[in-house]
Amino acid sequence: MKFNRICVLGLGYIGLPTASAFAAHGVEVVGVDVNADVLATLQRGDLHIQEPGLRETFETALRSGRLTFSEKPVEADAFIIAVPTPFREDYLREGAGKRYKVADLRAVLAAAEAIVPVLRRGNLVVLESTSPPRTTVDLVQPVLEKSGLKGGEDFLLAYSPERVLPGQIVRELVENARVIGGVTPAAGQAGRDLYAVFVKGQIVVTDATTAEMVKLMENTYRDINIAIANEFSRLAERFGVDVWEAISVANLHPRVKILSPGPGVGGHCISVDPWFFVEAAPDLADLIYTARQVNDSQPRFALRLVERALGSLAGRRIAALGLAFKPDVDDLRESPAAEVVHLLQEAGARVRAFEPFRPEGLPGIECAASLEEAVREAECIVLLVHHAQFVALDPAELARLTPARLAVDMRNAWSPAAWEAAGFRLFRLGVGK
Ligand code: SAJ
Repeated sequence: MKFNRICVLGLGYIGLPTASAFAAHGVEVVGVDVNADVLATLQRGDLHIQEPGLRETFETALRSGRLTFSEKPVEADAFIIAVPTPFREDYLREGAGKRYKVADLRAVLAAAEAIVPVLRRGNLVVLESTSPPRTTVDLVQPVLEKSGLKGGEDFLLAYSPERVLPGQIVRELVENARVIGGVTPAAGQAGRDLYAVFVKGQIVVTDATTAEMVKLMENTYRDINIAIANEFSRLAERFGVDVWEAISVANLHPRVKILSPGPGVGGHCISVDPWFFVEAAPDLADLIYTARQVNDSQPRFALRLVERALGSLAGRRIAALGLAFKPDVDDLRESPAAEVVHLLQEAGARVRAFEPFRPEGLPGIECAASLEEAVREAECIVLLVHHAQFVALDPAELARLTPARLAVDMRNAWSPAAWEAAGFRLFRLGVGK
């Protein structure tokens, strides 16, 4: 199938790089977003998100004249839905002895509704947003059929998850293997033709529900593996062991690859997607549910380490380094670092945070414009995110900028010897010695 014009709905971390990649590879793309500010920013040639390499691809796309923006979808050969699917913040559901979060699919359904008036015979619609199993078939198809066209007969429908790593989106979008799940085999084939425009990785065609499940399995697998690392950090502390040393030795085993503990698991993927399995089958997803609980409670474990360093938290002045959900990205969604700061504040500490990738930080958190400003009056410096620039800090230089002589490392980023030589007492997550 040949695609002259496509519409990409949702111009966030996935939709915008995807739209840019298609346009840069010769397809006419109309980027659609419900947020007028985002559209205005992009129309000016500016970006509303930071992602390495995105500016280049975006500018190539704009220069080609093939990337334009609109508030609403227009007639096209294919439609890609890349809108967020967070979980509902307003309630938890209960069932099978569990209290669990449920997916917020309102943006997906609104995007499908927006396509209805412009959907034509022979069009392809692809859902990319991470969704609970069967969403494409049971929820999206009926909405699109409001057009009077029949899925599988008049139009083609597929699910193709994005699997790119924030921080490496532009490269991984092209290089990673891509799964296309067709509601019908013809939809799978059409999806393959569409993504072959720029994807260099292998393109695997399957059915829609398998593709949905593949996406959730990948992130759930990672979540559970981080949960065991986090649980090991608690056990190591109890037994007077350095978990980082223990993990590095265990990982010498040829079939063991333990991930890294930390202050918790964040982002809009790994900390969200496993809930979609729990929601879809609360009676079966026991291990998945437990891992979520371990990871969601890890910020509290991190808080106790700061408490150990300072004795008490009330009124204490703390510099928090990093608010992003992981190193070297500007994304603060579901960030465990922000959660730790909130917990410190609740315990009465006076926290000043510094997030170099998003200096304005988050509402409710006092943010410094520079490292110097963050540490100037601190009693304790807490490393929450191992941004490269924080890992590279010279403790001797830092000692000149701050009265603090206590430091807490949640990420095994700082060398105890160097920090102690510079006069700091260093507390490390998962170290019981
Ligand atoms: N984390 C740890 N310890 C580790 C690794 C990660 O605590 O050893 C934490 C991070 O600090 C972060 C969270 O886990 O808070 C998630 O970070 P991540 O780098 O593992 O993953 P994401 O959310 O940036 O991207 C994941 C990727 N999925 C997998 O690796 C299976 C990516 O390929 C997906 O495309 C993305 O989710 C997504 O959009 O679903």
